[in-house]
Amino acid sequence: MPFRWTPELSALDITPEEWFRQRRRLMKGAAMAGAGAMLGLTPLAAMSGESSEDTQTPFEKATSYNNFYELGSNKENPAANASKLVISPWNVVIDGAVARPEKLSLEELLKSHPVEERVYRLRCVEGWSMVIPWLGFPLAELLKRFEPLGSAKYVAFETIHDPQRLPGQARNVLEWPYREGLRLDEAMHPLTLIATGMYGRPLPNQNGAPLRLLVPWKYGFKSIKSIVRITLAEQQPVTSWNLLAPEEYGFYANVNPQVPHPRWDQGSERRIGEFLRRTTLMFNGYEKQVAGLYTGMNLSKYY
Ligand SMILES: Nc1nc2c(c(=O)[nH]1)N[C@H]1C(S)=C(S)[C@@H](COP(=O)(O)O)O[C@H]1N2
Ligand SMILES: [Mo]
Repeated sequence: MPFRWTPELSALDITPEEWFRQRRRLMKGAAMAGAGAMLGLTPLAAMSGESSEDTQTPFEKATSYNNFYELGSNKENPAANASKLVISPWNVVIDGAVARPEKLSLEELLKSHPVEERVYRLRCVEGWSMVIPWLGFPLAELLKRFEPLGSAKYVAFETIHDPQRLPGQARNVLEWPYREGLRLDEAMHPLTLIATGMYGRPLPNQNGAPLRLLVPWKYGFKSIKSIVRITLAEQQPVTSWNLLAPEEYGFYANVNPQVPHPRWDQGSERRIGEFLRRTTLMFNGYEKQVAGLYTGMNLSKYY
């Protein structure tokens, strides 16, 4: 894969040695997955749903067609404005209903959480999708460190708020900062990832550097970018898109071809880089892994 090291892409202020170490852990992880298969354990690939049949979206496309409203409202804006997002220094606050609230530097976070590669489909509610090899670690591993209290039922996430620098935040397209949330069991699910890279590299700014959420069975807007705060909560958190248009963007936002959207077709989707539309799969193809989270729930009501 051709890769140009542009200023936007190299903005993540970690040393090459740190990335080298991350990559080495990744290779070890891959080797262990092979050993696990021999022992009859679930191979890592099983975590990726049917993605083995999927062709990966070319890097150039995945980094030039983005939704990142802080960097502009059109698909081309985030790549063009990428350098306006300053990601060094970067800290993440973990607070709320946890025994050990903390402000964590990005360096510390990267050192203590080795990444693995996960190929995930991500489907936007607008009707397009991509297949991307992410580098990340399960959100559950991060949350456990801070010891969520028994009263914690939800997790709330916030993106950086920096209207001086981020051109999109000068306009009230959304109520800033961008906010998202999950139920605690969704957050702890092994598919739910904190991504710090893609295609074997640090995350480009337009894709949510230096760290973002990935919840591959939900519409793309749940996968909040450039996170600065994670708060364990007792009540269902307020989320940006739900605030703006609750009839269009539910709190759950599970990919569901059976539940129509007022403006966009949810029965099919266009894979970026492809011509023909594909059928959209229940839970974006991750039904086997996640359907159990919603047993007995009316998914038309809790959309
Ligand atoms: N902070 C923030 N996160 C965000 C968004 C955004 O505008 N701001 N857009 C969301 C939407 S609608 C989608 S589809 C995905 C797109 O991710 P990608 O650009 O990496 O494909 O990011 C999500 N995360
Ligand atoms: Mo989206």
